[in-house]
Parts: sequence; C-alpha cells; structure tokens
Amino acid sequence: MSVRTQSSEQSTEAVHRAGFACFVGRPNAGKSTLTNALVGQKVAITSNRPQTTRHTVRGIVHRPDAQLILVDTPGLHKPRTLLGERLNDVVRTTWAEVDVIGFCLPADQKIGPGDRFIAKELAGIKRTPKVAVVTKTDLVDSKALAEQLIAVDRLGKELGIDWKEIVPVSATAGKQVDLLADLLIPLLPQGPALYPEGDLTDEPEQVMVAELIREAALEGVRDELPHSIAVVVEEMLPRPDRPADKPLLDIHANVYIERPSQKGIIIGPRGKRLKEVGIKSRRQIEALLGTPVYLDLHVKVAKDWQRDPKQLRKLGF
Ligand SMILES: Nc1nc2c(ncn2[C@@H]2O[C@H](COP(=O)(O)OP(=O)(O)OP(=O)(O)O)[C@@H](O)[C@H]2O)c(=O)[nH]1
Ligand SMILES: [Mg+2]
Repeated sequence: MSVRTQSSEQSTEAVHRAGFACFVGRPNAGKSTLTNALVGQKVAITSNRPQTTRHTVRGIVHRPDAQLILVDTPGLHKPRTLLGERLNDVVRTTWAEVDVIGFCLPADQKIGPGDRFIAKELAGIKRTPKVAVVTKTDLVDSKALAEQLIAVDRLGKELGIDWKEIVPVSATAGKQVDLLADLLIPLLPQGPALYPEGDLTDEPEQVMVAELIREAALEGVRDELPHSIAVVVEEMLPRPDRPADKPLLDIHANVYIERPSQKGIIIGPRGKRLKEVGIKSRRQIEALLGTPVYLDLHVKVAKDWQRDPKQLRKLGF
C-alpha cells in the first residue's frame, strides 16, 4: 500500500496536464468541503445534513503545469424518492466520464454498507484510476487514522480495486489538501487548459445564488425538512434608475417545500427564520457577485416535488 504523508517526488518532465477528477462517496463524507478547499473558494455548498449536493459542481484548480477540474457529485445512497434516483444517475454518469475517481471515506466512521456498495460499483470501472481519500482526519487520533487507512487498503484488496493512492486529508484544517492535488494531477491526460485562467467554476451565477440561499435555509432544520427544500432564483436584475456608483441587484427567489405544514417552520415565528436566511445568504451573495443585493424570498409549496416528475423538471432536475 502507498499511503502518502509527505510531498511526492517532483516530476522532471515539462508537460501540461488537464482533466477531470470526481469525488464520490456517501452523503456527508466531505466531498464538497474538500472541493472548496482544493479550489480555494466556495464553489459548492456544504452542510451537516446528508444529500446537500444535488447536481455536479465543477471546481477548477489552476497550476502552472496543470489544470485539475474537480467534479463534486451528490452522495451516492439508497434512493427513496425519484429525486434520489436522479441524483444517483448523475453520480454514475459522472464517474463514467472523468479521468480519475476520488473515493471519499470519512476517517471518523467505520467503513459501512454504504461505502462498500459504492466500492463494489467502482470495482467494475476498470479503466479509470482510483484514489481513496480518507477525509476529516482532524476528527480522529493517529491510531484511529492508521486503522482506517489499513481498512481502506483491505477494502481495495478484497474487491480488486487498485488504489493508485490512499490519501488522508482534512479539508477544514487544510491538511494534505495540496498534496492530494499533487497526486491527482499525474493521473490526468496531457493536454492544454480546458477553462480560462482564473475561472474557479462554471456554475451559472443564478444557480450559485440559489444554492447559497438553500445552504442558509438548511441550517438548523431537521429530519425530513432538509430534503424537502429547493430554491429557484426567478429573476436577477439591476435596479433601474440607480446611480452608477450605487448599484443594487434585485434578486427574486422562491424557497419550495413539499407540504403546507412545513411552511411555518421555514418562515418561523413572525417571519424570523426566513429573515435570518435572507440576511445570511444575502451577505454571501454580495460577496460572490461583488454588488449590493436586495433579496426577495418567497416560500411556496410544490407538493411532494421529490416524487413528482413534473415538479422535478420545474425545479431543474
Ligand atoms: N471536522 C471536519 N469536518 C468536515 C471536514 N470536511 C467536511 N466536514 C463536515 O462534514 C459535513 C459534510 O460535509 P460536505 O462537504 O457537505 O459533505 P458531502 O460529502 O459533500 O455531502 P453530500 O453533498 O450530502 O453528499 C459538514 O458539516 C462539513 O463541515 C473535515 O475535514 N473536518
Ligand atoms: Mg456535497
């Protein structure tokens, strides 16, 4: 096994590499947090609720000798709704298209049936190199980490997966994050940059704005509610008649839930919760877009949207 803990030997060849690496793993494994840490900016929202990511998010890492495009995917899970099935489809399509697969397993949880299920599927994809990434290493001591690394190595041997590397990282502590990029890049094909220099993601602004609102809305909600929330930005327009030095961007967005009974929780007593969601996400949106924003949020019911093909289409799935 080759567990990497220090900088790998530098390659002397002066080639440029560019390609795609996707992070897969079960919900909450830390894929999006790791993507953001590698990119150096938030391109994907994160939360401690499972199934936060609902579409592939590309984050771009620029190096003088390479462009590494990370594809963050939804957590692969046992689907209970049509949305769940769609999300899993997205994951499987993605790993068939990338140059490298990074399989994320949290250090603080024993390898379980969910991880095994994914690993078995990965074992069937022979031609794509795979790297095992043990995430959240800041949550465990060195003994527990060593045990997890051995368990991951064993899982590979058992299922016939040849891990090109097994890399322990902590995205929140910034540990070994650059090393992970160093190890992924040699596995990319040679070629010129695929995205313009400076681009960190190809997410449309409207989607990023909706995601930031959803991230704020996810905070503090429990049980089924996180799954029930969807956000759609209906309109983003500069307010007319504003002086050039005092622009204001009007953003109208709908926060969808699945049942009328959920409305009260999202809005909160006297609208307090929704107001907080607005304030919190507006700050982030202003930072992202670099302009003052007026954010107008409405809560709407899209009945059982996770199970309804028509509603799913309306919400962009
Ligand atoms: N302590 C610690 N927590 C982490 C680390 N990486 C992620 N987390 C936390 O783990 C939770 C899940 O992180 P995400 O990045 O949203 O996980 P994900 O795999 O993208 O989840 P889905 O999108 O639901 O599949 C969040 O609360 C993160 O803050 C880490 O390196 N250390
Ligand atoms: Mg995610």
